Amino acid sequence: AAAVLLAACGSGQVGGSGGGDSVQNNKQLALIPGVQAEPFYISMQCGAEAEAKKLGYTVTTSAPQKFDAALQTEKVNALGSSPPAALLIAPTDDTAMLAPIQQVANRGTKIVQVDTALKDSSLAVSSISSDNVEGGKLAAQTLAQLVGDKPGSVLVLDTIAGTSTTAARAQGFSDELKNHPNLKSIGIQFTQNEPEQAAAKVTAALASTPDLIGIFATNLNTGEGAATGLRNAGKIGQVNLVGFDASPSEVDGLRSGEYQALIAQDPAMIGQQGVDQAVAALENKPVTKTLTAPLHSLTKANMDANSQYFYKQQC
Ligand code: T6T
Repeated sequence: AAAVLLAACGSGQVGGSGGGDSVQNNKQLALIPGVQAEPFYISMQCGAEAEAKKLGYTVTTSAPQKFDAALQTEKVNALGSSPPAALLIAPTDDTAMLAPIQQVANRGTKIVQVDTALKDSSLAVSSISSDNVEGGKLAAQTLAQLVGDKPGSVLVLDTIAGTSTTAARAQGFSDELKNHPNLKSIGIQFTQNEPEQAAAKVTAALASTPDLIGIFATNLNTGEGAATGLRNAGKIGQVNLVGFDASPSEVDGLRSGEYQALIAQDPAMIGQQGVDQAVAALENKPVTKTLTAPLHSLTKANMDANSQYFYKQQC
C-alpha cells in the first residue's frame, strides 16, 4: 500500500510541475486573503507559495488593510489589468463579494475559495476550509469538559455578520451546547473582528452576568480581545476561555493560562491545497469541489507536542 501511495504522489507532482504538456502559458496565481499581516493568512500564504514553486507557478498576494468587503473589493478589481490564471480568495463577506469575484471569473480566471466562502459557491472550481461547524462543536465539548458539571453562563464572540467561517463555528457551538443543559448561552456578540470590541464585550458580560463561566472566541482577534477583557477584570483562569486559531499571542496565552484550549486550523494546508486545485483546474486535471482541512485541539498539556500547528508570522 505504501508503494502505491508513493507512486500516486510522485506522478501527481511530475504532472503538476511539468511544462511539457502545458495547457496554458499563464503561470500567475493571485491570492487575496481576508486581511493583511495576520498569522492565519500569512501561514496560508506560506503554504500556497511553497506549493506553487514546486509546481512551476508564482503567487502574488495582495491583502486588504482591514477585514472589510469594500477594501477587499478594491484588491479584486485591481486584478483587472493583468488577470491571473487563477485567483485564490478568502471572501470577507458571503454575499457582497459575489459580484466582484464574478467579474474576475468572467474574464476566464479560475476561482478557488480558501477558508471563507460565498453563499453561492458555484463560481469556484474548488473550496477549501476547515470543518468550522465541527470546530464549534469541539469548542463546546471542550468547554463543557473544562467546567465539569458546574452550571453557568457562556458567551460567544463572533466577528462580522456575513463571515462564513466564524458563523459556522458559532452555529456548531450553539448546536452542541444543547447537549450540555447546565451551560446557558447568553448569546452571540459581534465584534467587527476588532480585538478592542471583543475586550469591551467581555467587560460588559462580566458586569451583567455574574455566573459567566466560559467564553468561546470564534477566531484569533476575538480571542486576543477576550483575553484582554479577562485580564483587565482580573478574571484570568476564573472564566474559561476557549479560542480558535493558534497565533503567536494565542499560543503564549495558552501557555500562561489565559486560554484553557485553542482549536487550531491548518492554514498552510489550506493554501497548499488551494494551489493544487487551481493548478489542476488550469491543467485540465480532476478537481475536487470541496476539501476539508483538519483541526487540532490544543491545551497547555499537549501544546509542545503539537507545535507544528502554531501559526507563522513569516515563512
Ligand atoms: O479564523 C481565521 C479564519 O479562519 C477566519 O475566516 C477569519 O479569522 C481568521 O483569519 C483569524 O483571525
